[in-house]
Amino acid sequence: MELNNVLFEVTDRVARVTLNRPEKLNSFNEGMHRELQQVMDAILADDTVRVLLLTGSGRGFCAGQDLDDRKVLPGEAPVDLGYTLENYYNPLIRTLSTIEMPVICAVNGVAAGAGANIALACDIVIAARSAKFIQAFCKLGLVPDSGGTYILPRLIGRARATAISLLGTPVTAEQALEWGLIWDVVDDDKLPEEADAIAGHFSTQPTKGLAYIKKALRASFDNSLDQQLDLERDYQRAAGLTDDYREGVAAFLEKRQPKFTGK
Ligand code: LHQ
Repeated sequence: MELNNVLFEVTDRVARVTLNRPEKLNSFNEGMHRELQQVMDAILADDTVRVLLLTGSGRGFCAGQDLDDRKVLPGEAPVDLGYTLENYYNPLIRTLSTIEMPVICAVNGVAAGAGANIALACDIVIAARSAKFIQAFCKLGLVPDSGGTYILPRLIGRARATAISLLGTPVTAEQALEWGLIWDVVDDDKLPEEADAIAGHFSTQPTKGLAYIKKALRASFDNSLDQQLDLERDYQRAAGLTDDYREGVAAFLEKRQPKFTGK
């Protein structure tokens, strides 16, 4: 796989993906989208990978769409931004939202436009203290995309979601934490080690059980209590058949640390 816009490595069951166009604050052009799609396909096909860690290189996490990319430049002919969403952003958000392993996003700097909403599609979002989240779309006459209109009201309520979407006001990392938009804030220089520690933890955990937890929590937004109780019954039944459940109980009874295989 030839990669020029994304860095990718798998070590000790952790897939690390780094958006890598630092001179453009890791904004997305077509090349970066295509490479990220290849990388995500490789991760999905590799059953040794048990956690995904997404971050950005340089001083930004991701400034959303590269506004210089000819695919989105308004010119004489009408530009079809729906095409870009349908073919690039939406598949990425669908993958991040349904992938079974935990996905950590280490937001190392500004996350604007689609960049903010890609981060918020991840399971555990930790941000550098200097990071900011900006729903920049309104400044361009556009609509929050990449799942923004779905996830923002669910995470922070309609009042805050509406205000930051209509005003484009930057949300600081501290504010994002206080609002429940993200999981944690750490000093900038501590972000890589904190993200690695969480990734290392997940790499040894019962991956299938974690997948059921993720699916159940995400489904709860659209389910009644009755539906959710049925879902919990079904997922618990499936989780109870995994090797890791057997190992977890055995380790508890034998007063030792479990050795989970993710199976
Ligand atoms: C960039 C960008 C950028 C190109 C910084 N593009 N160069 C989906 C489908 C189709 C079409 C449209 O959109 C979408 C979804 C979206 O994501 S729409 C939202 C697009 N993103 C934005 O509107 C954010 C634009 N960027 C900014 O507002 C600022 O750059 C932020 C607030 C992110 C950071 O500000 P600063 O820290 O002051 O950095 P800077 O503005 O100086 O940027 C550094 C360089 O990166 C600079 O280049 P230069 O050659 O002057 O050093 C910028 O032009 C470039 N850059 N974002 N999205």
